[in-house]
Amino acid sequence: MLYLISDIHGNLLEFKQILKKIEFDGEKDNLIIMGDILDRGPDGIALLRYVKPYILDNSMELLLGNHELFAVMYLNGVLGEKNTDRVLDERTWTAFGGGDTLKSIKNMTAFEKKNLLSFLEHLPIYSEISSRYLGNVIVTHTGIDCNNYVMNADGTINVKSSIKKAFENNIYSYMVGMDLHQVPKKDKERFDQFIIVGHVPCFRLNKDMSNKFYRTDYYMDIDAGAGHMEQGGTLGCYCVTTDEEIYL
Ligand SMILES: [Mn+2]
Repeated sequence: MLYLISDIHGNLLEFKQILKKIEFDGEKDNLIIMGDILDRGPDGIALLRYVKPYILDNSMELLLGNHELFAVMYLNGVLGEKNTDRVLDERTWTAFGGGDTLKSIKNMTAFEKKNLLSFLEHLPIYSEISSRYLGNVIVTHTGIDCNNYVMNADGTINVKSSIKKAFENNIYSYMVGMDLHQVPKKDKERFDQFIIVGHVPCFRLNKDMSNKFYRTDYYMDIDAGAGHMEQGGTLGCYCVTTDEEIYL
């Protein structure tokens, strides 16, 4: 089975619970964690440590989310926004929910910090999967940036190249943006691949404000709101193999 989970946001206990619920078996199953494993909840760094062995044996893959980018920027001492060189200071990151991650990092040795930075810096920004329900799918944290489309010769939008271009042009604004949800229908119709994202809690997208995955004809969002438990969010898991939605 291939599963996707996004925006775990420091909730290690809930993550373990959902792995148990899906009976995740590292020998047979694969899981793509679609970014934002850090911040908001208490156990971001502990979560990274927990998933690392699975990543090393290729049963799990971790994609870059904006909160991992914040950690990279903090460890580098710079904000990645081009032409500004603003510093991501501790106060700003704490306001973004990074307080517990910051505390954990402060307890690390210089060697551990260096290792963490090199691990986070090398996280991929998307993964390509194939689904019998959705076709050839791009899985990524935030989606697409309207100002960085790359067109194919037939007039369709090359999703993969557009993501790469946005990332190269302005990593920060791409990673924190939420353009995908504002893309006009006429553009969405021209995506050359279905996209699965997290980043925006589904309760902010669903008309009934439920945590149910937000599905459209062109993309779907599977952030069930684990970073916002106090607002009723939960952790969700999408099974690519069966098209099932599993919630805690
Ligand atoms: Mn995010």
